[in-house]
Amino acid sequence: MTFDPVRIRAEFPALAQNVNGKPLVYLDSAATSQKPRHVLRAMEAYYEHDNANVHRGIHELSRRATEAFEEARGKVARWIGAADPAELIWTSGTTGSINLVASAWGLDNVRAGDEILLSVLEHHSNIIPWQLLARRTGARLRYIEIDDQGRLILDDLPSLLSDRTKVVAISHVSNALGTVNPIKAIAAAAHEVGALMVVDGAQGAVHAKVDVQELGVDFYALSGHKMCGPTGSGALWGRRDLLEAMSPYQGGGEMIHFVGRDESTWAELPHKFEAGTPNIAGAIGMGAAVDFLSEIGMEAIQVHERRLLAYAMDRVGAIEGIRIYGPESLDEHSAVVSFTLGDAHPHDISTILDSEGVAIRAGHHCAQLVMKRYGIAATARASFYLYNSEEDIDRLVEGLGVVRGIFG
Ligand code: C6P
Repeated sequence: MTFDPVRIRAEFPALAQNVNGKPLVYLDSAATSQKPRHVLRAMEAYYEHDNANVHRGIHELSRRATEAFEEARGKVARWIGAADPAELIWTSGTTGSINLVASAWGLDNVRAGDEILLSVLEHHSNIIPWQLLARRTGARLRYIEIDDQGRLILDDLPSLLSDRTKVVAISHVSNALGTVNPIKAIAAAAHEVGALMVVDGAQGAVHAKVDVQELGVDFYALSGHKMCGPTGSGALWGRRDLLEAMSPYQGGGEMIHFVGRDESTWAELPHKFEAGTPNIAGAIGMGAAVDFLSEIGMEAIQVHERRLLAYAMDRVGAIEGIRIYGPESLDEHSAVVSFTLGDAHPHDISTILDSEGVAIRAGHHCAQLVMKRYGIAATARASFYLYNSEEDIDRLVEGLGVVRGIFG
């Protein structure tokens, strides 16, 4: 499929509707993306023809379900440059993935007095699991601060990293501001002091080609539902040697090799980390999402989004009373425009835009440390994806005109 925004948009049935009497403009893809027919059909086909549990039954449907499930794992693994599909663990999403690492790797490896380095940009999913680990182990949390444009202050890294640092956990892209973080450089600095690098990739792999080996990281977490896949799907990629050395996260069916009364042994990777019946349809849907995105091409998607972002920054930025948060340089900024407008509360902005058929998100975006850094409670956030167009941004700008009319 060549990059034709009109044709791409037509693949997403949910976009073809009116909301409050106006054609829907969906600018909330950072919260969750819409789903293309290709993904919906793949999930429907599984439930209609192949529905069975995986790795358990010796019958035709179970064989087919297992094949589709493992094929999807291979697709997602290859898509992020993993050396081996066994390094890709299915999870419920980025939150599930980070909790897995913080719990299973963290409890085995982090002790009192050790340090965990995060940043002020992080989503709560990349803060709370580490806080829980720190509370259980006596480790200390440290933070990389951000500058006025929402960029990590990397000059502070040498003073934040030491042989006490056991793990550095940073988002690839900030959901609240759109900041794209220099993961490769941070990973290299982390490794120099012997720390591991964990990446919250919820907003990363969605918009650009990711190669975990090229980035030189140790764990990479992603959510299927932000990249055209179904909700409840996601994955954790980890370096094989680390995954092999880790204790299981959850116990149950499928993750064992042998069970005794007091002791048991664990299944090989990736099954050691996949206790219980997995989200089979979700995995198949996520694999289909990878096929869909690959066919269009991540580079083409990135070029399209970059153009939209430039247009949005110009048009939204020109509105009187607007303040846009996040990097000014488009090279460091992903497909998110986070803003406030005069004294209008972001929830009011969102409500008024909704009445104009424009869906955005307002709030702290599960990134309260970012809000605190700017002394605000919330922002309004418009986020773009491959199915958005310049006309969508024009509608956003028109809607913001209505907001200004009401708030003066
Ligand atoms: N951000 C947003 O509107 P889950 O919910 O597990 O799929 O992803 C959590 C998560 C982790 N990290 C980042 C950077 C994220 O953006 C998100 C999800 C949504 O911004 C919902 S809060």
